[in-house]
Amino acid sequence: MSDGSAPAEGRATASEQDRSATAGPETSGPGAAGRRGAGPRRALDVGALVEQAREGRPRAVARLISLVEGASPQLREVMAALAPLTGGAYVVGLTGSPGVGKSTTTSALVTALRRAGRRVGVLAVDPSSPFSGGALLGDRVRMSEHASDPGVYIRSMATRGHLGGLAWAAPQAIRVLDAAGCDVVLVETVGVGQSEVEIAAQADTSVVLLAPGMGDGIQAAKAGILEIGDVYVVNKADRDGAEATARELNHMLGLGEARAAGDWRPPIVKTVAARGEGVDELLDALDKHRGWMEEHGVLAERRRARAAGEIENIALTALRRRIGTLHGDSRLSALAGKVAAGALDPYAAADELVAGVTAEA
Ligand SMILES: Nc1nc2c(ncn2[C@@H]2O[C@H](COP(=O)(O)OP(=O)(O)O)[C@@H](O)[C@H]2O)c(=O)[nH]1
Ligand SMILES: [Mg+2]
Repeated sequence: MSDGSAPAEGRATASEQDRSATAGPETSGPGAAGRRGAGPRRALDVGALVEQAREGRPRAVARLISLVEGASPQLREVMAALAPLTGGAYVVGLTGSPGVGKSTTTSALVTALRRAGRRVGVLAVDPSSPFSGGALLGDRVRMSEHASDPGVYIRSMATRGHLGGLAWAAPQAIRVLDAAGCDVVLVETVGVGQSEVEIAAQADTSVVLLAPGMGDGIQAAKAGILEIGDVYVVNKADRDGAEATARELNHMLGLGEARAAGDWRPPIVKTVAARGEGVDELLDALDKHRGWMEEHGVLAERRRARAAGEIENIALTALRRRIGTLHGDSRLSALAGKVAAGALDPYAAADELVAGVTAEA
């Protein structure tokens, strides 16, 4: 499985490639742009930047995503300008264990979608890494054939150490790609624990990838992916055991409670992503799922749920930040003194704190 991780010495190359893929001048790490008074960035003309992104200028798109990654204070303004431009993109999440073939599949999907004349955004999210240049190197190598295509935006994003994490940052980066005119946004997320579930909550259609002989394929299924896949892919179908993996998966998917007629039954698509085999079938499965969701009102419902989660995450992050700044604040220490002395219970003190923090918004 060493083929799924990146050699450490590749970092410089990785960021070079990222820059050429997005033509973005930004190299800021997470948090770098989020600090107040971030020098020349204060002079940023958000209106012009959004206009350029809307025209599909890759530098502007890259710059806006960097603002998201850096939790820039200007995001409020950016998101207000982007809002009327969004809603056109179809978001497909791809998740699975490292090495299963997510990037190869994503790249093959990009090729097929481009052939069909669609504009595509690719967001590779690594919730486990604080660097955008580390573990995703392999992805960029696999994506490099699309780097010079103006109809494709490719961006990797790290969310560890990010206040609010994946659930906060990914939807806003998706908004940027949406507003920039992408018809489809493919979000690749390394499957580590909670991230599959988080990314599934942000996609219109969630694809879960497995591969034979990875040992953890069906194991991972037990960790909850059986609930989140709208479409399952057994990649590396050129290898022994693919048939058995598909059979076992099919069996496990069938074990859930009986579905009513008209319910979505997640299909299992076998692919050899490295050779582009099965990719048309995968696209077909994605189209069918989209059609089914539109027909049953599920798409609108999912998007509302996603917006609700987005609002909640922004609100929670803002609250956490404000409460965080209270350390050493006289109000907090006054409340702490009362609680320590038994004059006030901690719940009442917390209520008072929250009320104070929200009142000053
Ligand atoms: N045999 C075989 N190898 C594949 C296939 N798809 C991808 N690979 C290889 O599996 C490795 C990991 O692929 P990658 O797309 O980086 O996986 P990711 O970590 O899930 O993004 C790479 O060496 C790919 O070339 C396939 O269909 N068959
Ligand atoms: Mg990958």
